[in-house]
Amino acid sequence: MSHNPAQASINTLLSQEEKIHLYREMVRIRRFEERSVRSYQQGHIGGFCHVYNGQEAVAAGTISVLGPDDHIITAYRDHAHALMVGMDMNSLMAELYGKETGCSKGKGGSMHFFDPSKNFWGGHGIVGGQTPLGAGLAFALKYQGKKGACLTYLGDGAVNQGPFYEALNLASLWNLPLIYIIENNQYSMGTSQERGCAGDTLAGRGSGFGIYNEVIEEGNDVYTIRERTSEALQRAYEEQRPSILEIKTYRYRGHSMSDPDKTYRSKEEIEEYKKTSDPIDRFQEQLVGESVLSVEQAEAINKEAKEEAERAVEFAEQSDFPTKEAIQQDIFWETDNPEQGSSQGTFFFN
Ligand SMILES: Cc1ncc(C[n+]2csc(CCOP(=O)(O)OP(=O)(O)O)c2C)c(N)n1
Ligand SMILES: [Mg+2]
Repeated sequence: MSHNPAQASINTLLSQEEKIHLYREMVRIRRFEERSVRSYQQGHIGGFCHVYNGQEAVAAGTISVLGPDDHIITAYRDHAHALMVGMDMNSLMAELYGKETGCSKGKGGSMHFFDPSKNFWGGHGIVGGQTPLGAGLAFALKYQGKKGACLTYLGDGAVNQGPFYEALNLASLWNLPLIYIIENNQYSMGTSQERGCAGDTLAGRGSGFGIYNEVIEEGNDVYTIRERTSEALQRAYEEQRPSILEIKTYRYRGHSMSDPDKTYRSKEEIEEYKKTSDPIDRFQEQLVGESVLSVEQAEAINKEAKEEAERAVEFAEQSDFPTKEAIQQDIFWETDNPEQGSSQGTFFFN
């Protein structure tokens, strides 16, 4: 009999409420992104903004299996991860609007959502820059003797950055509890994987370092992702070994809000994916099939999420911009806390 991920214990152990919760989280991500796009188009959001539509199963599947001492770090396409770790939608929308009530006090924007109290270390704009930082987080967990791992997300384009390979070397050499999640949405801005990436699989690049790696073709199936991530977590906890999971997925919108998305892929390709492989539709069908969810309930969940995103916009609009004085705060810890600082000399920001 072929393997059915829905029957994996990590999934059968989910209660009916937990399954509905997982579905709701995916819907909240989609509705938040759609509302963000609208606000961006209306001119309320400045700077870069990269949305996650189409990739929801990845953040939902991987983050929903994490334990209390697991940490995550990602790149600039970070809204979904922030919602999944439980950050408040108001503080995320306010951050997009550049308001002081935002999670990064309005000074980070879309690419720099951040909340260490939720084990979420950002939101990073330099492609691949988060990959050695994730190795550092995993090293810290090991050093402190915690039963935890660091999930470090990167895109298919980021696998070509040099620092990733330095991090892979140390992760294997030092047996770090580190899981690289390659969110392979098949494009690095306007460059397709075949135009930009040599070799066969992206995960396979771990082989030269002796790192376990696999490709997950069913990247729109939240059950599959939960099963494989929990296996990688066991490898991290019990063997202190790193893993690379390459998850095949797809983004519906342009790379960022400024990408007209007309030159490097066809409309038909996008429509085909939406029609046949949408992760939310798929999970909804599964849950309806399991008699866990009714179509009416699913509609109500969508409506509630839309209203929540609308309230977040109202919150953001009513919040203030940071003051001029605040611009130089929260840059270096030592300049904000000079009496506790241990370094000598003058900092740029003082
Ligand atoms: C070091 C560096 N080089 C180039 C850029 C410009 N840039 C931003 S995103 C991006 C593409 C990355 O694609 P991928 O890793 O596949 O992530 P995705 O956007 O698909 O999530 C590039 C080249 C950057 N931010 N940092
Ligand atoms: Mg990509």
